[in-house]
This record gives sequence, structure tokens and C-alpha cells, in this order.
Amino acid sequence: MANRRNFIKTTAIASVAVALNAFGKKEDTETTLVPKGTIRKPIVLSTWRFGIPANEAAWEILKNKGRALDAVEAGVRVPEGDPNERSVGYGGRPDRDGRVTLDACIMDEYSNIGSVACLEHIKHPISVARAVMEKTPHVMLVGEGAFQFALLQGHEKENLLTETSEKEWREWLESSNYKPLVNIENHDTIGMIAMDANGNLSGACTTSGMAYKMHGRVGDSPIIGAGLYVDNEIGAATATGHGEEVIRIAGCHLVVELMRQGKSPQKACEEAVNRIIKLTKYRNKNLNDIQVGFIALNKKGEHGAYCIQKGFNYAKYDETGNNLLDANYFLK
Ligand code: SD4
Repeated sequence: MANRRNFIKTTAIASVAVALNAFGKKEDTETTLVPKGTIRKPIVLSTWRFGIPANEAAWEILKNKGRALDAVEAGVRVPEGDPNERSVGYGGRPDRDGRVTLDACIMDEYSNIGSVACLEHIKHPISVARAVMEKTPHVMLVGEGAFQFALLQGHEKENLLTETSEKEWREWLESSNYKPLVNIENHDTIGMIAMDANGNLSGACTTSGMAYKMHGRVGDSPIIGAGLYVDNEIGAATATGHGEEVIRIAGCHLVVELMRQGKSPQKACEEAVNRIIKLTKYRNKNLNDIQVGFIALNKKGEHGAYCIQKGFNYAKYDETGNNLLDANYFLK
């Protein structure tokens, strides 16, 4: 199984090193403040290395003055449809019963929201979430109800469990030990947040969740306020990592509220992570077993990212290009 740190060594460092901002200065992931009076837009950020191809798809829409909502949907559909991405959509690792169950949510600049959880057999849960948002009086559909709704919307029933995922799951069954590994690619989510040329924000988040979870387990990714939050007056945030910890602090809502109080996106991500750290200690749990990462964007186009453990990266596409950046982290 590929180790993310090795991957970063071979592919990501170069892109971080050459990242220049719009003003010709080296990008600093600690502070990404833009000069007073400027707004960096359009811009799109997404979690992990699969954010690079996802951002490409989003940028096609953003650069043509398209809507951020369309961009984030198109963007996250890329890893959803890629069987080689083993933690999102088609090809995602199954739950402990061998069932691929998907979680996704979407939020636009008007605070319209839609979400699906524990959805099976549908390759693009994000588009089902968008249909929940636009075509139903509800905000969240789960399980069989979400599946039936997807079929009504024209999605096809497909087998999402690839041979590789099935083989690994059968091997896992021999121990049946549920212990999600930190930064090993068995549970990564794509969260994407974008600001379009009109200055409007949207976000999308989609995942197959933690590998070998209990059937029916839902993480933070389809929960508005936990795995994703957008406030068009303030900013947007999305999360990856152990969903239970993100839900515990209503993570992305917290990040956006901290930005509302005047914090930079970077400081807001740091404070949210610090809150998880504090609660982990208070609950006598081992911090080394937990990874959570946030990325955030404000209305000026400033961004931030922070996580508990080394190894979380994210992709940023703006006028300076599409770059993979390493997030700063707590456990040094
Ligand atoms: C979940 N947050 O289901 C997702 C998984 C993830 O890196 O993002 N892992 O809890």
C-alpha cells in the first residue's frame, strides 16, 4: 500500500517549491494574505493529491466565468469516477460487510444544501446530493431512499466494488481489525471549495468514508457544518480525516465562524484543529491515532490549511497555477 509521505517526497516537493503567488513572491502556506483591497479570484482548493486533476476540471468552469457550484461538482466528480482512487466513489474501499457506501454533500452561495449518506451503487454521489438540493424539499437522503432517488434522477445502478478493493477487503477479513491508519490512503476524502469570478463561494465533499467501517456508519463528509460549510459573506471550509472527530466540534462551521470573528483562514483552521486536540486529551484518547485536516478560503481569496499529523496536502488552483501544497501540522 502506497505511503503518502513517500509520494509527497517524489512528486509534491517540486510543486511547493516553485509556487509563486500573483505578486511574484514565494507562496507561504502559513500566511496567504493578499494585499489590502485585492481579491484573489477565481480560486479553487481541494484536499489531497487527487485535488490536482479535480482542480483542473473545476478550473475549466471557473476560468470561463462559470459558477463555483458547477465547478466544485465537476471537480469532485473526477476522483469519484476514477477506480484507482480508492477512497472516493467508484473503486472506494468497502465497509466491513464488503459494501461500498458513499457520503457526499454540496453547498452553494445561497446556502442551499444537499447531501446523501450511505448511498450504494451510484458512481457520482455528489450529483445526487446536488439533485437533493435542487429538486427536493429536503436536504439529506440516506441509504435505500437516496439510491431510489438517484435512479429516478437517471443515475445507473453500478457495481462500485473493484476487483482490487474486493481482494483487499477479503484479506482484511482475516484479521477484521478496524484501525484506520493515519495518512495511509485508505480513507481520504475530496473536499473542494471555490470562489468564482463573481466572488461567489461554493463547496463539495465526497468520500467512501473509512475503509471497513460498520455498515451504516456515516462520517463528517455528508454533514453540512462538519465536513463542509460555506457562508457567502465570510468564507468556506472543508475537512478530511477521522470524521467522528470533525463532527464532534462541528468542524467546518467552526472554521467559518472563526473567520467571521476576524481570524485568517490559516488561524481559523489552526484553532479548529487545536480544539480537537484539546478534546482528544480530555477524553484520554491517543492523538497519534487521529488525523484531521481542514482547508479554508475567505472572501478575499486568502486560504489556510492545518492538520494534526504530518502528511496532509492539498491542491490550490488560482492565477498562479495548480499546485500541491503541504499543510502545516501540530505533531512535530
Ligand atoms: C470520513 N472524513 O468518512 C471521512 C474520511 C476521510 O481522510 O476524509 N479520511 O470520516
